[in-house]
Amino acid sequence: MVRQKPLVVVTRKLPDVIETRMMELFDVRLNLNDEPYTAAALSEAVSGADVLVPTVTDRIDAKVLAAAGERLKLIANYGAGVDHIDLRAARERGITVTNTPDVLTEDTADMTMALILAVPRRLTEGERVIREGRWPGWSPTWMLGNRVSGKRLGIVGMGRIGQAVARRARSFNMSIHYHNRRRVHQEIEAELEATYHESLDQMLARMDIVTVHCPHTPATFHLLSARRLKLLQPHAYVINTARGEIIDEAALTRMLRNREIAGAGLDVFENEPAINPKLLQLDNVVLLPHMGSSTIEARIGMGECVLINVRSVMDGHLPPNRVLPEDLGF
Ligand code: 8YV
Repeated sequence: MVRQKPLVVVTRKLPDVIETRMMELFDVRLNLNDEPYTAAALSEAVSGADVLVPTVTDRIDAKVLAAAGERLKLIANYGAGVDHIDLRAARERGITVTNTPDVLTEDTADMTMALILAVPRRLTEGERVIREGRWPGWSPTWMLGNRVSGKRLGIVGMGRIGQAVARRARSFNMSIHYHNRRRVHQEIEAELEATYHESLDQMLARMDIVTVHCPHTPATFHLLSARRLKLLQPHAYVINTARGEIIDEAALTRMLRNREIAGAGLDVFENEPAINPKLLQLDNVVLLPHMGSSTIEARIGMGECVLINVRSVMDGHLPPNRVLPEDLGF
């Protein structure tokens, strides 16, 4: 039998409107109960697929790609980060990889700003006091946090999300510092009144709050290593809405416990969904379950991106959000 429509394998439950449209356009294999696939179940699910739509909860390695077989020509990731995909294996097999940038930028920046406010102002600590009936009443010297206005914010990774965070932080009267592989355009620096630090080490040593916005790649694994974390001042806060692997989480936890830094706001973790139990015991951290892009608007936008990327490839065009093959030079 000749297959009319491409077989698209989707590994997790997506918003209804996206799944409905996918069913109109493609031959779709959905994950109806939304349980993350085990490695074996994933290999079974992808067999014979033309297109795979994974999420951050899937490990797309060479074995999975081999199990998919020769037909697989596109991995249309549902998400911006592609660190769960073995890009080298995909490149070797000539597979195109796309992602979903832009549509989640503002929401992730909002969540980052929420953590930048929540940690120094002890938001969740205060909330816990109320819920647990432990509020002794107002006092001039109780539950004091730190002001964010006038403080130095160090942004590690000045891409779309880093810049969106900088814009928000400016309006909270913070001064913007950043480290990036490349200096951003002068006009952007001027708009954000941002100071570029070629040396990450030097930037870390001077910041009041550090927030991470680079992708997780082999080059950024433990970029904030134990050695670099030691450069932070004792009053500094660390925020991470990017990927847990960028920070040495064990070293960060030790420093938080010993009060060598003031606090942390973490939306991502090294071994998600497992959380280091020592982190759970600390009151100077705000912990969120990877919620940066969790708005209905972002999740539908991400689905739209996937649809457009798949359609583009199926129609023989370059997809708008191509990660692989890298820039083809036109
Ligand atoms: C997504 C994210 O929800 O887009 C990303 O890289 O980290 C999240 O906001 C997740 O990746 C979906 O696969």
